[in-house]
Amino acid sequence: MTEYSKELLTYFYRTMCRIRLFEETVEKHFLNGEIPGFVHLYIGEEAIATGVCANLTKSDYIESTHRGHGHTIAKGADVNRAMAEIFGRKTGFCKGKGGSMHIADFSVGMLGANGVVGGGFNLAVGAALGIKMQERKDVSVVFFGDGASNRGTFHEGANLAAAWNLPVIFVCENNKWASTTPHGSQTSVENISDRAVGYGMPGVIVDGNDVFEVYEATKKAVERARQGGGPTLIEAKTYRIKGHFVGDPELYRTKEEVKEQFEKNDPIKRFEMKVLEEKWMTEKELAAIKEEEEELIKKSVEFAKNSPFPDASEIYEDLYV
Ligand SMILES: Cc1ncc(C[n+]2csc(CCOP(=O)(O)OP(=O)(O)O)c2C)c(N)n1
Ligand SMILES: [Mg+2]
Repeated sequence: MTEYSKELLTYFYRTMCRIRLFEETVEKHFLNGEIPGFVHLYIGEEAIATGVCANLTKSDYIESTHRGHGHTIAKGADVNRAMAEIFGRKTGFCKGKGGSMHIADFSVGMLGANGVVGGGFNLAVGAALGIKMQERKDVSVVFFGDGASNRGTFHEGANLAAAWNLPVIFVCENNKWASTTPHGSQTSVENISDRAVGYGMPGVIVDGNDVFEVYEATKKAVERARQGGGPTLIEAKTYRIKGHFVGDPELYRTKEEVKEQFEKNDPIKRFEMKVLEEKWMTEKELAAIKEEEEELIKKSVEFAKNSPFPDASEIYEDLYV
């Protein structure tokens, strides 16, 4: 049995709770009409970003998706600025002009969420090429959905990363849905990890709702990439608990299916059960962490709401022309 340090266990629990509470809070304020645009929630998938990012340092890169709040938080981005960005406020990472789908924090190596499905692959591969040319030991991780794995950009990126032996970790979050479309009706293979063979890189499957499994698989892939071994494809099997976006009427699946998945597979509950059973942590320790995170998220909303909106005169600033 692998032993985990208290520090790592605390990071796992703290990060998963932080993401869950952040997302529940965003949902509430979005439904109140306080958040502009669109939001896609990461609830139920917290173990993936958490287990992956536990292996990364600030100078490693991540590329995210339209469902990017969890990745941003796990990479260590400031929660106040993340919340402010989603609320469209000037104190956000992109001065409130990017919002949920363009959240980014270069200071921690979070290169950006992306409204274009499959838009992250070649940015991550490019970042990895930069790492290699600069002879650094860092890695570049790209998170993407099962739906995105059907885009040409995935295949182009996977091929180039392998051909050039770049330090890229492809992390597929297979949550069984791409918007309203179930996995089987749009994807040619049951396991997306099988696609790795076609590009000459290892492909592994992990239980995406088990933070320990995600952590261990990523650890191997990251070590390999840092030592010049090239890319790996990790497929994390999970389930999208919330609608595709907040407000989705979800006419394409039953409430029972979702309930069953959440009851049996909530990554946070599974973590709690495991650490209590193994006597790695106590109920008291878990409760204290959760309380601290509740306070942090509450403060982030106050920070966001007390921040000004960007001025209309700034609309053409920060654009590439
Ligand atoms: C290029 C492109 N095509 C279509 C869309 C519309 N769209 C947004 S999210 C999504 C589904 C993505 O599914 P998946 O990659 O599995 O990610 P998930 O939402 O399940 O996390 C689609 C089709 C888009 N944003 N960009
Ligand atoms: Mg999906």
